[in-house]
Amino acid sequence: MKSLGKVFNKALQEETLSSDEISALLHISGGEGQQALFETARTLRHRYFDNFVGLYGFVYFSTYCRNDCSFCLYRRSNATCERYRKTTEEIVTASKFLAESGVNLIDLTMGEDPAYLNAGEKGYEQLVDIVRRVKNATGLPVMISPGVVPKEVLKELKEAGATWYACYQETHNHELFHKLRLHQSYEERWEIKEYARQIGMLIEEGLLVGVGEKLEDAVQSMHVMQELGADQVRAMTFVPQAGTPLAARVQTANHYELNLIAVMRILFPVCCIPASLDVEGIQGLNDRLDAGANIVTSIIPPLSGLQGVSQSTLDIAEGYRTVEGVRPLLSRLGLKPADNELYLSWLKRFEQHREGWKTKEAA
Ligand code: SAM
Ligand code: MD0
Ligand code: SF4
Repeated sequence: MKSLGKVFNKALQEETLSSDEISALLHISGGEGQQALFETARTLRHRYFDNFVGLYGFVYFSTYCRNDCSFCLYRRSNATCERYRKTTEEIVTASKFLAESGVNLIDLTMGEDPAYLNAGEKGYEQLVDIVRRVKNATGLPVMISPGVVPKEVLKELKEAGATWYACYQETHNHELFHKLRLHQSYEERWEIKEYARQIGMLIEEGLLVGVGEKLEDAVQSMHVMQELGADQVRAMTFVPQAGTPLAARVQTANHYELNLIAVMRILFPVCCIPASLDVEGIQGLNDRLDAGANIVTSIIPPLSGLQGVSQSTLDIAEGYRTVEGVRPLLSRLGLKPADNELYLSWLKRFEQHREGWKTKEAA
């Protein structure tokens, strides 16, 4: 605990931490050490975000997918899951509902649905149209999570109004990547994120937790994510899904995800870090915010037929995954929902940071 104290002080001074120090923080399990870790993370969150938390609406508009990720309910070969593909009208209606309820951003997510991705230009046009219409109808920043798309399509999606591109590597251990994202290219998934950054999109990178990764893998991921320069970083505990190869795998206790959230806050203090409702629902929100997250994600309109990813139905029909559903907990924690203007000022700050990096790189 004594030497950990030094690490916490370095963290508060925003000094660079070594791999050993990152590893020591990730190793903390329970007790005083963990409380001190979370407190350090909250202090840093407060420095950049005050008592405000962003809220992201989630519209998973198609659950058809051409891929076969071993961890995912919606993998191509899972015949046991019921799929849907919402119409553009339905997508716009759900997005408007979310905007009116007070979210700061709409996350438009799909499986790698062949109807959009393999249908040639027509499919892509439809995707671009969805982004344009959601942007126009809500006026909010749009995040897209369509999986891997060709570069020229990503550019069009940006021009249609997408601010963010979310695409998670899950792990930066290549061997593990290929066990998780079967038959997919590590490089292709990585390069499209770098490209998104180059063309001025904000990007989100993410880790899957409890899928056989080692602690050293997580340490390496922290360095790799620093190099990528992601604006939003996340960790989500793997939730076993019926009808998939990992269905029988035991779900890891949440403490490791919480450590990762806190460590990410320490290493990426200005970045957005989600507390996802998609892992343990409303019940898991307290711990994730306590660990230093500053965004509640996976807010879903109830009774819309829309689903989550890793918790496809948990807390949705009950209306807990809504702005009203999370408000009481936020106020118990002394936190407040950000208004849209404040959220936009955070995005501006990312741009300024990038300008700073560019000047440094050029010097
Ligand atoms: N199909 C696109 C893709 O894979 O990039 C967009 C969907 S994206 C929202 C799906 C993400 O949810 C994955 O990258 C993974 O991090 C997370 N996820 C999926 N299944 C999960 C599970 N069973 N448990 C935890 N997280 C999961
Ligand atoms: C979430 N269910 O935020 C969403 C999803 C996709 N960009 C995000 C994993 O938890
Ligand atoms: Fe498809 Fe995304 Fe699920 Fe992989 S994680 S099977 S790409 S929906």
